[in-house]
Amino acid sequence: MPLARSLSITSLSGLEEWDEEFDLEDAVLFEIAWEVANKVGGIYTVIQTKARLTAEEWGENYFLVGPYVESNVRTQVELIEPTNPALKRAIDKMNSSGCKVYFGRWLIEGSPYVVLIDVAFTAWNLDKWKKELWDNFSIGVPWFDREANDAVLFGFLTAWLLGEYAAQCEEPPHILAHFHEWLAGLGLALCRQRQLPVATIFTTHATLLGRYLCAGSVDFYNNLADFNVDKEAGDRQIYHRYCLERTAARCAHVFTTVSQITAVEAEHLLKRKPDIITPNGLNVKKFSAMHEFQNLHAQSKNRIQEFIRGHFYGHLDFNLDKCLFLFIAGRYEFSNKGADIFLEALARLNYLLRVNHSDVTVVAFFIMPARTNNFNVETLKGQAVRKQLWDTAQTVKERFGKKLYESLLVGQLPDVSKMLSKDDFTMMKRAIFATQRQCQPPICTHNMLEDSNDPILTCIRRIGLFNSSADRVKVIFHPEFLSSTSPLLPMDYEEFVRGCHLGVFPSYYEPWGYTPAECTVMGIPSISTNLSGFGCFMEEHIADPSAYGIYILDRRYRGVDESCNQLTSYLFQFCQQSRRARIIQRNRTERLSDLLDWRYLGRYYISARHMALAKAFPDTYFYQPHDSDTAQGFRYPRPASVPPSPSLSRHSSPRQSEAEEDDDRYDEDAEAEKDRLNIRQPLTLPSKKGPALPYTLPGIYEIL
Ligand code: G6P
Ligand code: 1S3
Repeated sequence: MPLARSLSITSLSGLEEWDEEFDLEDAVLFEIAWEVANKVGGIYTVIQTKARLTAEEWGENYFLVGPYVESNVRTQVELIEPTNPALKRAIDKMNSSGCKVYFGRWLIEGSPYVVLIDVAFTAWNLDKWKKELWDNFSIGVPWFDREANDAVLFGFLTAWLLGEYAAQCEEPPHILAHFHEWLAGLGLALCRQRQLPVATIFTTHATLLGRYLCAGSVDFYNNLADFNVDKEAGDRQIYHRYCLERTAARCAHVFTTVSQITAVEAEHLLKRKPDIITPNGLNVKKFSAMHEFQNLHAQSKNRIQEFIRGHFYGHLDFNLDKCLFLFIAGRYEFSNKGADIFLEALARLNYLLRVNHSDVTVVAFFIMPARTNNFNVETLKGQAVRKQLWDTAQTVKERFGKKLYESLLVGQLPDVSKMLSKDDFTMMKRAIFATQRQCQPPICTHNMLEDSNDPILTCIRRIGLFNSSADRVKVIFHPEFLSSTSPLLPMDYEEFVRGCHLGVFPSYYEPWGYTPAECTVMGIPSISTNLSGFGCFMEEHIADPSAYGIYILDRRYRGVDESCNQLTSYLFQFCQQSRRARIIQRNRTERLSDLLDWRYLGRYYISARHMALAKAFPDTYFYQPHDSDTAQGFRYPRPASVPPSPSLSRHSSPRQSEAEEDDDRYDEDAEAEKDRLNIRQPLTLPSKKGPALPYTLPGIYEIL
């Protein structure tokens, strides 16, 4: 029986309401990605955080399709019998034909159904399918590219699943299949080639060629229109992958990407303009009171401070209360993610803090996974020494407390000079002796497999940030994702972010950029760039982003050295803020989280789905563009306590005097926030990438 489903996305703190009247009839949605229940990168976050909203809309007719990875299934998926009879028959049929297809519930918010396909089990088909790929699409996949081989297997298996499902339906079905990224793209092309009754969407989260070109020394954004794409892909030995990606983009009923900047990139590199932009959201959990997330910051910061006490044992000559924690995190792409300019800016910041005799110390964490041989001894020793000092202090405290108690019991004030015994002093001296250290506190927490070639370590050697006492900027490189079970820094990523003061993501290539978005919803200020999807989105929707703790670095119109100076200037000004100003700024940052909530951003996915259904099944569905798909936009106004133009162009994070006003104006701000202005900026192409970093300090006096 046809189900009539529609969705109402309601108002979020003044963001516009959106009631969707589209009747989905009996449509069934399959969302297909290599990262379903399989964390590799950002696409996992997209799918996992969006699942609840999509499941609310599609109910029993929503199925995620991904690869079967046993270790993931054991921890994340409850295997069950397929709930949909046609899908059950399709899965049974595939399993009786030599496949291994599983059905279950993914144990995340929304508990969506998942169909997981064991691609390795069907590897015996690889040569046959590669031949078919060549015969029908003229795409040849070399034997040595394991990822591309997986893409072929996954593509043929998903197309098989969708075709089999269509064949098992009693009535002609309305299938909608949403494919993410090139690894899943072949399934889409096969659906079209086999003329299955499937409406298709392809979302690219980054183009293959864009990522490769940017990682080299190419002036990417100025030459977008001129690249000989086939040659560039061939030179980089990714021609077959590129063909898979381009075929999917070209074949889809609806093509989408995550940001305006990647839309321009896709238009030039994949030769198709996206039909709609589908920005990435998050599953935002709001606290009922502001102080709750501020308390979480304080708790997590204490835990980072504990780690710092151990890491810098013997060299703890700085005031932890005046220590700011900065971090960069993500896929280890040294220049694409901006680790290069972050390091250079840290060197410049170190200089500025020193010449200004600042009492602030900055600890910059680099959380980027690289190949390692586990933690290094010196780092583990640091935490052991800290623990020993703590235990010693506890033992002495207990003995002291006992003597004090006994003295008070007999009605006497204690003789303070006798409260500590000789043994106590010996124990304390030994503990202090253990903190002696011949070397500087380590930069890297792990033994790197490619220590001498590692880009971060090589750069640190060049700029000389070695965690010496004189340095006001210390660096810690943790080349592994964080985990609450780590013996070193037992915190998960979310806890760690909450405890930091500023996330720094000066990316050159970043289609969206979840890291600054995650900071925002946790109320932690961040630096992103006008070459990242997130940065452009925030610039478009907030009148004065830096007043909200969203610093957007100009990497589009400035050369590298200039951008680096701007970054240094942001960092230096951040270091000059008072604690009170930081607290107020965090409150403001957190207020932006509605903007990044799937409850608001999910509408673009909904539009894409409706568009695809209407294109594939014009007799059943009709798509009318919604206002929010077109030129209408909104803008968060500048917070009331920040002076209006002409100071718009200056750095406008709250200073002490403003900060004091700010608390009183909180309600005023919240009201003003509700005024939405309909302004949308056209996308212009960025300027030259600029020359390589000189690693000197030109222009530093401009900042001073
Ligand atoms: C939160 C806590 C405060 C704490 C502050 C530290 O706001 O609620 O009690 O003083 O964090 O802020 P800071 O920016 O210095 O880490
Ligand atoms: C991509 O992952 P990445 O970090 O390799 O997809 C993410 C999700 O859409 C996106 O946020 C990111 O910018 C892309 O680069």
